[in-house]
Amino acid sequence: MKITDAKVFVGGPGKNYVTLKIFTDQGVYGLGDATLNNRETLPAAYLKDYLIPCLIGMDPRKSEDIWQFFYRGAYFRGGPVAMAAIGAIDMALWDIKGKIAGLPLYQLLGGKSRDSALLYAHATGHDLEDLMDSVARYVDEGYKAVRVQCGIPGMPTASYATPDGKHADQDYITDFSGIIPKTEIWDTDLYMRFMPDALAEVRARFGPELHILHDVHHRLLPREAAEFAKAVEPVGLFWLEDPTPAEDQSALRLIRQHSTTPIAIGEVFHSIWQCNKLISEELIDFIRVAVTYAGGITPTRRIVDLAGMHHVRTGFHGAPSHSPISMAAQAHLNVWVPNFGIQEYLVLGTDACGALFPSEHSVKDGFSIVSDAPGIGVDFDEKEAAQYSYKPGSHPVVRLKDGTLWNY
Ligand code: CS2
Ligand code: MG
Repeated sequence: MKITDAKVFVGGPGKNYVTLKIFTDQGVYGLGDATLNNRETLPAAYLKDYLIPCLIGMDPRKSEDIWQFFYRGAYFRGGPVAMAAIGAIDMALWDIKGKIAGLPLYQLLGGKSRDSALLYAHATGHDLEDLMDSVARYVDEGYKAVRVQCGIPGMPTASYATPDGKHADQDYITDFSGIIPKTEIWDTDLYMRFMPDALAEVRARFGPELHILHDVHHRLLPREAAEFAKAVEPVGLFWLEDPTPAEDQSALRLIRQHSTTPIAIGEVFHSIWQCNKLISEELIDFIRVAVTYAGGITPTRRIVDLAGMHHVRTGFHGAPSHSPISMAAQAHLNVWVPNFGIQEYLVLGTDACGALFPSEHSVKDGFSIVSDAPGIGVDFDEKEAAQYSYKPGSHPVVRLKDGTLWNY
């Protein structure tokens, strides 16, 4: 069996999805997602210029060797661009493997450990009342877990995940007015005074059973993060995400020494080596990698097995920038992985993507139900795709009140 061709498409409804389609000499094709939010043309170029020319003629069944060839075979290894590109190839090869075997991906991984996988939705509000409405909407839809973000009174611009007048189901992450980023102003003191009480009010309003998550989005220093994690202990969070940037990973010890609030990190990681210390020293409770940036199903499986040895559960990244292909790959992993925690959910099964990425994957009462179609179980309609093209977009940048550049 041989790979005969591979094509890359960039675009989608309100998104710049990077979709890879690998063709074989036996008529079977595989699909992968290489979307790297706001840097989408780069994995597309990495695929077209460097990987696809080597891929033609390879045996698609040798997914392990192909992964090693592209990862280990590059002198300058890794990085989010290369790993998203390799990740798309890896997904497409597992998709082909499943189609040849006539089995859904979860069966190739080891079969179902659970019938369906717990999801969390994103609730946001520009003030507390607005936030309560947003949480209530998801609770009414049957969600058992909700990530809670709220605008901070007195903060000069809308803070992370709380755009003016917008709710979480709209795309607040990418500003498609151009490449030059807008600026948001961050004030740690205001956040520290407001957010623990806001989370406590959500707990009081919705009772003990709702799983409440919160994303700090790398905005705190380690000492502040420890204080925050301690302050929110009475809320009983499901997790506190990215309390501080995970570049200086020893800093996470300070949070552990002061609090038992569960910590989730890893959405920007693109290697098992970035996960290794946090997992093996048991400094986190949830690993947040995405199957795209982590380099596909092959390395993600290794990361989750390492995590399983250290009581760390999964909580794969699922921001709207992931296409239904990688979300579906994660849906398969989620029903298999023994140390599953939760899945972030904003895309899978929504109408906007349904025509471009037809699939039978579904969501019911806040759980994802994986389809039994062979492979990843998502198709790609090239005719639909013809109407979309790349649109330049950007994340905001964050500055402190005095102008100092801060962490987005
Ligand atoms: C966020 C992301 O989903 C999350 O937890 O932190 O939405 C993040 O802002 C985006 O992925 C950035 O591209
Ligand atoms: Mg996050």
